[in-house]
This record gives sequence, C-alpha cells and structure tokens, in this order.
Amino acid sequence: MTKTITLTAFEASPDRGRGLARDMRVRWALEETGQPYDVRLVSFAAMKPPAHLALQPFGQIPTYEEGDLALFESGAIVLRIAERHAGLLPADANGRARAIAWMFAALNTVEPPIVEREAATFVERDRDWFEARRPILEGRIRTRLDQLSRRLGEADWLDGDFSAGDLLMVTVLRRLEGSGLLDATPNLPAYIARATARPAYQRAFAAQLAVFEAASKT
Ligand code: GTB
Repeated sequence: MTKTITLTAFEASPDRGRGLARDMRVRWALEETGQPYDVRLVSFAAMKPPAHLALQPFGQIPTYEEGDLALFESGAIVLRIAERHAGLLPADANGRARAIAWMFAALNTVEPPIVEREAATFVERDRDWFEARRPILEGRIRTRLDQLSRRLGEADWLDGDFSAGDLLMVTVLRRLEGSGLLDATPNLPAYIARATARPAYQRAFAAQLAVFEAASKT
C-alpha cells in the first residue's frame, strides 16, 4: 500500500513564490515520479520548537515523512524518491552511480559558492570590505559555471537522460537567475529553460506559487 508522503514548506516563502526554497526540488522529484504528496506549511517560528527539530535538527524546511520514515536534507529526500520510483535514476548500476555523483556535485561543489554569495549579499552588504570581497565570491561561482558549461557542452542533460542530478543542478543554478552570472555560459540558461519546461517542474512550481499567493491574500 502506498504511504502518504508529507513535506514541510514555508507558509510564506521569503522568495515570494519564485520556487527557490528547497521544498521545490522535493516537489519536483515527486512530480517527476508521479507521487502524490501533502504539504504541512510552517512559519519560521514553528521550525524551532522540539516537535520540528525532531524532524529537522537544524530547524529548517523541507522535511519528508512517509509512513514511519522521517527524513531531512533535500538531497537525501530527492535520492530516496529517486531510488524508490522510476524516472530519476538510470537502471544500470554505473549510470546510477554517475547520476548520484551529479547530485553530490550540485549540492557540494556548485551550490556552496552560490549560497556564500547570497549570504554575503544579505548579511555583509553594509561592511566597508563588501565591495572588495564581491568579485572574489563571484569569481568562485564563475569558475564552477565555466567548468559545468564545458562538461555539459551541447548535451541536453549532464549524463544521458534527465536524472536527479539534473534536477538538483537546475534548482541550484536557478538561484543565479537575475544575477548576470549565467550570461557568460549560454548553454546553462538553455539547460535551465529545458528543465523548467518539463511538465513536472511546472506542476511543482505552480503548487508552491499557490501557497505563496494564498498567504499574500490573508
Ligand atoms: N541543507 C538543507 C537542505 O538541503 O534541506 C538546507 C535547508 C534550508 O536551507 N532550508 C531553508 C530554511 O528552512 C529554506 S530553503 N531556512 C530557515 C532557517 O534556517 O531558519 C533556503 C532558501 C530560503 C530563501 C530563499 N529565497 O528567499 O530566495 C532561497 C532559499
């Protein structure tokens, strides 16, 4: 019997429904694999008491509950979904291992400098050294984008068919939209456009946007 899947997500996402919070990647994985799910919406305050910390020790979203399994970390959640349901990992063992390597690459190699730049922009913008540090942070991102762009080349996806590696990589790259940093590597915006045109992405995006729009009306 299929167990109900429940995620947590922001009740009013600070990204204003742009699909940049990390529940988006989980919603997208569930849509790609055709799994129905419920969402429990939480406020920032509701993420800090023990009930939520038991699910997510760092007081964050997303969390994932499925029967007696409770998981945190969006990458681990996407991997769980991809391992249990067809559509996000190749059937052959070597292809599967390579797709999982791309999942780690997205989260461990490409996302950290992007998050560092975002954090610096939010928290350090008023410091007198911020403008001197900015090109250093952006240079680290440009290096990764250039390397990723060369590897992707003319291909549609990172390694064969669309996989959980592409799904995570695209959610990470989307955080740079509007920054200008993607302009030097035109195959990456095209890669994002190809991925975000997928019907599963569109459904996931619409679902999280509906939450934000409903919260804005109250
Ligand atoms: N490593 C964890 C994972 O991948 O699951 C990181 C989870 C995480 O950072 N969650 C964030 C959170 O709950 C939301 S997604 N923050 C609340 C807190 O720490 O108190 C990060 C995020 C937030 C907002 C935007 N935005 O506005 O554009 C984008 C991304």
